Amino acid sequence: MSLPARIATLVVAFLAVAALAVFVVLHYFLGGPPTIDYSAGVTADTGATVHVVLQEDPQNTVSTHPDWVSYFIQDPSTHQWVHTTVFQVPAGSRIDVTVYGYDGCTPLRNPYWGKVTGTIGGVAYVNGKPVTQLNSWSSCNVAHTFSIPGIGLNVPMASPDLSATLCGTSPCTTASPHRTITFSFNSPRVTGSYFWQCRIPCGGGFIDGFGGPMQTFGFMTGNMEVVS
Ligand SMILES: [Cu+2]
Repeated sequence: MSLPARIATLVVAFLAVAALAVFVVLHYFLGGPPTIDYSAGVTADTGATVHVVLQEDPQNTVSTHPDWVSYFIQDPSTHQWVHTTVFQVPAGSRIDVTVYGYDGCTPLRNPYWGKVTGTIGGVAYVNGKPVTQLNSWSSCNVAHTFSIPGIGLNVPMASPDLSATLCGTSPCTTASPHRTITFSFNSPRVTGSYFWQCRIPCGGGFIDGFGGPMQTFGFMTGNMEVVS
């Protein structure tokens, strides 16, 4: 092999390794699910209302873990469902939340997580009916929870009837059996990242159900970014 050919081979090999390193850093260390912005055009600390729309599914057929249960967030400008659990809201605002609950039930390990806490009026609505607690042990009726421990928020997500044929392709549409859960809370005045998660060990196939989707951003855990 001639000297120029050797040099060329070496340069190409070096660039390939460098590109791989950049990809690994970007994809595995810096990459994460996108942030859905509900704060654009809203002045913080004015009590303005923003409307956050989520859904939770028995699966997600859009990722490399299609059998993992997952939340999705609706982009307020495009109304497209995005496979992420990170959203941004203005500080000091009223957050109206709608969650379309498509997943089937899993009993809560601790009935405490069936209580509605931290919402305006201490209440949530299932298909418009006010509830302060869902008892997942008397009837299997809770799929997941939406819980932000930093502000004491916990809302159990009601599930479709046990006999229902659940949605099989994500993101689900309202043609599939679901419960619609609505509630409101006040976003904190202190800006920052507020971690949220589901409290049901819904990571099927993982020890105690707490692995997999339960510990992975984009599935059953995420951040509420509060900005001003
Ligand atoms: Cu869950």
